Amino acid sequence: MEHRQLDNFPKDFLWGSASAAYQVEGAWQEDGKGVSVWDDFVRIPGKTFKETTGDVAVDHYHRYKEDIALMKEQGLKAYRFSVAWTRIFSEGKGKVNQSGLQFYIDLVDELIRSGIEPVLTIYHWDLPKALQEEYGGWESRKIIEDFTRYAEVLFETFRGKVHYWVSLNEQNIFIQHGYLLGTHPPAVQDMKRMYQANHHANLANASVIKLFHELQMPGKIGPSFAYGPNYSFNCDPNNVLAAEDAEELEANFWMDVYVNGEYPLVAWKYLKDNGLAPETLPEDTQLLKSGKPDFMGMNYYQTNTMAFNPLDGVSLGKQNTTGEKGTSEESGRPGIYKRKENPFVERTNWDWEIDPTGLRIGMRRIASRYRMPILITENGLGEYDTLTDKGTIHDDYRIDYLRQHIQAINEAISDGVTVLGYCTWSYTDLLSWLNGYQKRYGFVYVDQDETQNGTLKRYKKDSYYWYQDVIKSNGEKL
Ligand code: BGP
Repeated sequence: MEHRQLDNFPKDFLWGSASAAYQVEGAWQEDGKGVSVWDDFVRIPGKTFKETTGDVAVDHYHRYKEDIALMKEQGLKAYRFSVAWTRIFSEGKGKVNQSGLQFYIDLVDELIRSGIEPVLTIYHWDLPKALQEEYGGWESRKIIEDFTRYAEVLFETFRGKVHYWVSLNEQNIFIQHGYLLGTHPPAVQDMKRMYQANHHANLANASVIKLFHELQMPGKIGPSFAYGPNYSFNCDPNNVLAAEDAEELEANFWMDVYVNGEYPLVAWKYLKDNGLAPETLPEDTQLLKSGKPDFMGMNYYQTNTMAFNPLDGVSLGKQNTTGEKGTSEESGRPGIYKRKENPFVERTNWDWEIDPTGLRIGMRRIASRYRMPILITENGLGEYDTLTDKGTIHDDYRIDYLRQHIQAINEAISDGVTVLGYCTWSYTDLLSWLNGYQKRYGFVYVDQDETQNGTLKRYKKDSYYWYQDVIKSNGEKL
């Protein structure tokens, strides 16, 4: 619908930006940090773009004060970051590593001093290697206890200081990449194992949220879900059904469990019939139901346009991790759906579809299905940027992208959706897990590239100044 007039953004709207430990920190062996599955995985030849690693990343571990000073100057209201589990427990459990914890205490204090609300992600994919080796990480129920203990340390440490918490970042992505596509650690390709690991992640997520509420932590907690709303390719009822199936298997399958503690009907029947359903215990439902989040974290990049895919149709296709436009392959689930190019939208050099209206649609679906506030925990444009001789970066394409998405949020608010804030991905440029350093997202350019010999110097992009005005005007001046 078209509104005659849009609502204002709420006064306390969190204009933010985000990062994740492995992608920014570096210092991978400092101050007692243990090894994570990503520290290991990036050393296997051929796994990442040009063998890039996060060993140094953008050196945020040593430069966090400089980065926070830039945030303060910009007027940023919230900064979402993640804690590396291996800094707190080098082996994933046991004795707390105080010097690792101290880094985050300092970081949070610096943010608070700068008037920036910390948004703390407990888990953004860097699982301690020791737990992967001991019991297979997410494939064992033992992870529930260890993850909960780790979260408890963070709750105790940051009680009253951190008011916004993200439990798991993109469970749907790390589980599917780790156990279906085999492109993230532990690089398994087995659907049955995937659904089992996923079930444990659901339980661990619920357990941590339950604890947060039992401890009466001041603040809010929720998971960040990577939501790509599904469209039907056209009005052929078979394609509409394919899109519904995709929504059921790729979205409701996670969010229904987070909110209602129950797997959605059609998806569960499909898993059962195909021998893919995870083993569950009678007490699981109770735990899942007792870990209801306070908000839904939504990471949004693009929509998926779906068509029917016969049983002998396409399966997993190659993704574009090189930045050569048009190199991604069609992929789908045989017998259910396949993803088509949407002819109505533009694409990035990594073939990601640019669809701001999809953000509004996704927000409305979440709000009306779950009746829950939304925190946009990621949204942004990964593109090549050019640093000029003058030290400037004219990223007008990023400004356009962000402007249109903020506009879509404003429309969603006007439609009746409650939105707590908006964190762009990302604050500084950083390591893209599989796409190296050339795929840039930040407001702040960092001199670091695939050779990993950059000076690591920071430069403000045009988008930095543009967002500064957006924040200052509380979203009026786009
Ligand atoms: C999300 C992750 C982020 C970030 C982002 C951009 O899935 O939570 O960590 O990497 O996607 O993706 P990419 O780096 O593949 O461009």
